[in-house]
Amino acid sequence: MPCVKRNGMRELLLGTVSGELAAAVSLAAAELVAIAVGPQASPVTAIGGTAIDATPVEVKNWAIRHFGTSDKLVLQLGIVATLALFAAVVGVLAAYHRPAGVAGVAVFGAVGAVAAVRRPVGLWTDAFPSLVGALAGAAVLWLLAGRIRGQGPSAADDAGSPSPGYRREVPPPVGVFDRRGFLMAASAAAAFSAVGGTVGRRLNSTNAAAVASRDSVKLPAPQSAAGRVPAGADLRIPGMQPFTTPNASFYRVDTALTVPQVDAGTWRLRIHGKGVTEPLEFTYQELLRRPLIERDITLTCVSNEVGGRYAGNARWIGVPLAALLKEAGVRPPSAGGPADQLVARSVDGMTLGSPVETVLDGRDAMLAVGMNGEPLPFTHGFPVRMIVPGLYGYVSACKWLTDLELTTFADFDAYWVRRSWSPQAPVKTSSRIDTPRPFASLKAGPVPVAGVAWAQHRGIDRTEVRIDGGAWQAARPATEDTADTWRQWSYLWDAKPGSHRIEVRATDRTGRTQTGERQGTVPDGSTGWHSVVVTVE
Ligand SMILES: Nc1nc2c(c(=O)[nH]1)N[C@H]1C(S)=C(S)[C@@H](COP(=O)(O)O)O[C@H]1N2
Ligand SMILES: [Mo]
Repeated sequence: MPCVKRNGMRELLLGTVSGELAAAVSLAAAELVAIAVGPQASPVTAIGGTAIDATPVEVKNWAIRHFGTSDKLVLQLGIVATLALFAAVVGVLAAYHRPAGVAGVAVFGAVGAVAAVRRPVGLWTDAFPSLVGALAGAAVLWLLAGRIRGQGPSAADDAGSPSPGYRREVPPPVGVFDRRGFLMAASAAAAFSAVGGTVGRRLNSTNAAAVASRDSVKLPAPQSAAGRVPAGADLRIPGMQPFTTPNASFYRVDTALTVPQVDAGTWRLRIHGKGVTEPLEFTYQELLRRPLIERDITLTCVSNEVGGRYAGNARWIGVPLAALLKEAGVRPPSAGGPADQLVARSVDGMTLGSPVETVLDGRDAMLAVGMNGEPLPFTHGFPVRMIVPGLYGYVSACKWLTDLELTTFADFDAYWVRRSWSPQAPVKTSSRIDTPRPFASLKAGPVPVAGVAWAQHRGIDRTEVRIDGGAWQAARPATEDTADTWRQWSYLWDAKPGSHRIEVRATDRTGRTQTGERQGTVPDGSTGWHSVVVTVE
């Protein structure tokens, strides 16, 4: 005679297990359906994307500051933890009252479906993965919960059983734990979610056609090549970052939970909007056949704190953007053009707005296809992204670009502008100390102090260093590559024992020196001098 303890432990424990298994089966089934519908429709991706877009700017900044580029991993873990908690509650609920549990699963399915459909590029079909997932999860929960307190034989249960060969010889009476039935159903659910989840995640994170299209790209030689980087541009002082940032260590900032993998073979770029007399559409190959330019350009993020690392310098190959816009009939506002904002749209619905005047003022604004000698990496916007020297990334550097629309700042607020960032944001003159590191312990004597400064498109004129608030001393500038790139500097400091504060400031070619006034990154970029405190023995 099975021992029936009525203290609820069994319901709590097995209910939790049932809830987690139902959630796992839900997610796995949803991933499998998303293979057909599209990776953006996976509930984890859709709910994660919605969470990112809904996150208040202060929290976003905090996350970027504390988790850096792993902010998305942290978010995903957070979503999974929340789901696990929810699943446990629903599971225990189901152990007592199956319809209530099923209703809980339906809520999960509805949240996923609504999130997917309401994404910027969401279609109604994007609801399918969450709905099918919820159905599968509900079935599993029904089955498992039924075994916890033995619902007696029921045709419905057996019809839904994952192991059709299984026959109970003597069905356990109502109220008694059907251990054998529970174990079989639980194992089947665990196996399905492990296999289905792995296969689904794998297939949803790599788009084979996109990978093949990138592998087959041969970048043509640029018509206007960049000169060799001057040898003196890279000081190669230990502790400094190299002048050209390798793709693998180039910073990444975007809202994409799963990196869009775009098939260059089917990709199109549209140029349209106010003042466009000739709407244009290009394939990737058509862009590659145009005259290409190659330029060194330093890209920086508006979310970069004073002394931060959200800056990188690469050698880009791309199509001059001004020429394309002129072919479309676009005139700058100063020449009577009706549009003052160029809105770039990515395949994932992101929007970034740049001033038309700036894009057409003669600088090397481009639609980049190459980065440091290879086609753009997927993480940096393959097949095509925009780069405008002198503008922060969030107002210019659209990755996975697919649409350029001419409009006005009055008529349209781009993604970040709706989140309290400034509509227009030229890069602020900045400088950074890379060595010595904060709180380093140093030996007295000559100590190399070095770092980098940037003021894209204006160029860095000079950089100065001061110790313990003393007089500003000229640092030795590295050879300038171009006005669009950062510029390294060094200063040989005769360090005396004690605790010291080293500060740096730069002056750009317009003669403006960085202000010492500290300002946070919102709304248009941080200001203030970077300082490092060290101890000398
Ligand atoms: N599609 C898309 N493009 C985007 C973003 C994004 O979130 N989505 N982020 C922008 C921001 S804020 C910056 S700083 C740059 C960063 O480019 P990187 O990741 O190649 O360094 O991309 C810009 N382009
Ligand atoms: Mo950014």
